[in-house]
Amino acid sequence: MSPQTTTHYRTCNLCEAMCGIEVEIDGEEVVSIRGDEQDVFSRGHVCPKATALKDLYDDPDRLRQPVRRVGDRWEPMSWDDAFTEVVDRIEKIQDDHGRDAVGVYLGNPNAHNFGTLVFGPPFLRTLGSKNRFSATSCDQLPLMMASYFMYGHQLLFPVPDVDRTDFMMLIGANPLASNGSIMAAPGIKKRLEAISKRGGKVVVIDPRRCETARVADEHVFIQPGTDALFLLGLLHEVCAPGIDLGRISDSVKNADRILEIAKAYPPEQTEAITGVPADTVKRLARELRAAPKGVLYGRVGACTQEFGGLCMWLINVLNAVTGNLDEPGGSMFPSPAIDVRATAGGFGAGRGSFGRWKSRVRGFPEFGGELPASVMAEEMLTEGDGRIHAMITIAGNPVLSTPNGDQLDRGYASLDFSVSIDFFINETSRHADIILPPVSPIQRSHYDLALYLTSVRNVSKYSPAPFPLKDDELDDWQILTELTSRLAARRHGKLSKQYLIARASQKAGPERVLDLGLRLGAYGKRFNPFGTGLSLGQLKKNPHGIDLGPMQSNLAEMLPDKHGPVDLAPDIFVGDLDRLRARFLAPGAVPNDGQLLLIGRRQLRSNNSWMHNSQRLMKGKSRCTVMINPEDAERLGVKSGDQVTLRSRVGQVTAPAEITGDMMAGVVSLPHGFGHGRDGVQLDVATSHPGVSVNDLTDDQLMDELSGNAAFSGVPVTLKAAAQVVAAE
Ligand SMILES: Nc1nc2c(c(=O)[nH]1)N[C@H]1C(S)=C(S)[C@@H](COP(=O)(O)OP(=O)(O)OC[C@H]3O[C@@H](n4cnc5c(=O)[nH]c(N)nc54)[C@H](O)[C@@H]3O)O[C@H]1N2
Ligand SMILES: Nc1nc2c(c(=O)[nH]1)N[C@H]1C(S)=C(S)[C@@H](COP(=O)(O)OP(=O)(O)OC[C@H]3O[C@@H](n4cnc5c(=O)[nH]c(N)nc54)[C@H](O)[C@@H]3O)O[C@H]1N2
Ligand code: SF4
Ligand SMILES: [Mo]
Repeated sequence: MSPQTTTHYRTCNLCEAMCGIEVEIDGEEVVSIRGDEQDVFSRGHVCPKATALKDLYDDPDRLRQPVRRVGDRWEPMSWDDAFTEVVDRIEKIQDDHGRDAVGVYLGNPNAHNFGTLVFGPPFLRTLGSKNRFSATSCDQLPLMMASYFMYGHQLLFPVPDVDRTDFMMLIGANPLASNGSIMAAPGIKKRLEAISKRGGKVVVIDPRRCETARVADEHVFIQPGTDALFLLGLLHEVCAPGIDLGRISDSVKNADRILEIAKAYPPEQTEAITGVPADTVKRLARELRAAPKGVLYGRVGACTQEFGGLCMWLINVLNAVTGNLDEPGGSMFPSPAIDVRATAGGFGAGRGSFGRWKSRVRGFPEFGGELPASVMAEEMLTEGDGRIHAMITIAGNPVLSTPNGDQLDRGYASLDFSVSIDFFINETSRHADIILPPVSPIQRSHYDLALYLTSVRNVSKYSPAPFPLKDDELDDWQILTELTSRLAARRHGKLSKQYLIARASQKAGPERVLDLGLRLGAYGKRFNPFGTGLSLGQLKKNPHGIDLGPMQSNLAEMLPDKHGPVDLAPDIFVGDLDRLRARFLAPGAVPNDGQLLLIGRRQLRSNNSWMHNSQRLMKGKSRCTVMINPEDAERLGVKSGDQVTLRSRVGQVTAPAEITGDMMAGVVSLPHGFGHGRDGVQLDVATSHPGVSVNDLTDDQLMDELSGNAAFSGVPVTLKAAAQVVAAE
């Protein structure tokens, strides 16, 4: 260690686990990154991606200054010129074609970036476009919809109390690869193993025997996209002997309606469709009822399917009717130090909304001010008034991450103007006219404003920037506030309230907002001025974080006043049961006409589409393989390693086959986030391990019609050995 080396305690921003890291820095060089043993939440746990934060910082392909596209080339430009041009073009397009002609897409890393979370919303308000999209509608939208209609706030996320439960059923979640989602729980493997060790049980429902299934006590295969039927069967069995809502009975309504619904779905009726034997459903229901504390937890696999909304509703209902809602060891609501749902500190993140406006082409309703990402391409490509002419893409790569990526690729190519706030020239930003690159995440201060809403323990931790930024280096929040103030000046003049607030935000920065939020929050200095009451100063004195204890029963305080009790049976979900019946149970319904069904998968060494430029993570053989069950492989004449071509309604891709008994028969799996072979991508490592994009197969027309979420699970595909395809063509 050189004498100049300093140690910085931070939080890894890559996934939702929020692992504490210890970063050695020499001047501006990142020397090493390892797990922080003293972090109050993660206690030293990290995954291989933590060290890749150094690769991201060092990456020669990472943009250090704004660039402008000139034909096939990129030219560096000054920040001032870049801002001027971006604001000119946005203004002109909005003047000519209306506010909605400029669309916005917000990607996943925004959720890990408190500067963007604080200053993104004022930018969006100033822009004033109804064509707002984000990764939400490819992810947790059904869960937010269930929270909105049942609990009255889209961000009131029920979280499984994994550390105190005796029975946990994971439905469409693979936290051993993903490290958990809407359940921030670093070191999840140990936490799950601890359930079994204390005599409890972990059950995984998944069409693939995933990494989590291997450490679970039981794994149950399920036909992709049929979880709503499985959950209704479970509800039938759980409710049959009668239910006791216990302590929360005054805080919920419509339990009678649930009992009526449950009667209609005996598991015998659905076993042939779900592939889960009725006896298994009955036994699982008995085990769940018998467990002193139990919880169902559903994530990406259960959300991103045709009935994702129903799945998320039913999981919430099952947790409530088994007496596990708001109970330790059940499904609980964290109480974060800064509660963005409350108005204290000036956040007041909206309760949510539904159907205030609709998308132009297919008429999909907005949720929480956003339209589904699945309609983005058609809004660019369909001529007529109201077409999207320009895009602002902030920390997202929708060409790889949203359904029918190839169509969206054409959509982006057709735009009059596009700007990406991103540090890479990747599959989406290669279409930009201008790219505005923020600094690397390790260079900025960090506070997990959003993820503490989903944390299995209440924790608060702040990490300052490790060294000052240079004059020509900007963080995301600075880019956003500069755009906001320039747009506000043009629109409303320099004496306007909008402009003055934007300028004040630029001067104050997000730390001021954070300090105020902490002081006014539930653990704040306001309540405890002399002791350990939270403030930014207090967090600075505790660089490994402050543990605020386990989740507490708090349902009554959490429900927004206007909403009243928890609605167990909102009309919107009950009504959607007709669509489910028509799809699977009506006479003549064809649940699946014998085609293979495609699902996705996440991998520990990958992070959606954007950590593939780290040599350390990419080394070894290609992981972008088509997993296929041995019976299917034999029937189709495919051997391990053969190149196989998958074809769906929207496209085809070719990748090597990986034959494994971990796949359910009739189901194939391809990971998402690959497909770096498109022209113009400037990622040296990623393009040498390009893989193919699963979202060139997933279908923009295949959605959860209720929520508008993309249905990535259960896409019908055909599979042929690539050699046969070539011979036939
Ligand atoms: N088939 C299939 N598709 C899926 C999924 C799936 O399971 N299957 N999962 C879906 C889910 S859950 C999600 S969340 C989405 C993710 O979808 P997206 O958010 O669209 O994609 P990411 O791959 O996360 O891309 C993040 C982009 O942000 C950039 N970036 C990283 N950090 C920062 C930063 O700090 N600031 C800025 N300005 N830019 C940054 C990266 O370079 C990259 O271009 O994908 C979805 N797509
Ligand atoms: N290493 C790594 N970690 C990540 C990410 C990453 O890309 N890489 N992405 C982050 C993001 S943005 C998110 S949202 C989280 C997501 O975290 P998780 O929700 O844990 O997501 P996955 O790992 O995709 O797990 C989904 C599981 O659902 C299964 N599945 C697919 N279809 C169905 C179905 O129809 N029914 C059922 N029951 N199961 C099904 C899949 O086989 C898979 O095992 O992970 C985060 N963490
Ligand atoms: S699990 Fe890995 S990627 Fe996620 S926060 Fe921890 S170190 Fe970072
Ligand atoms: Mo996600």
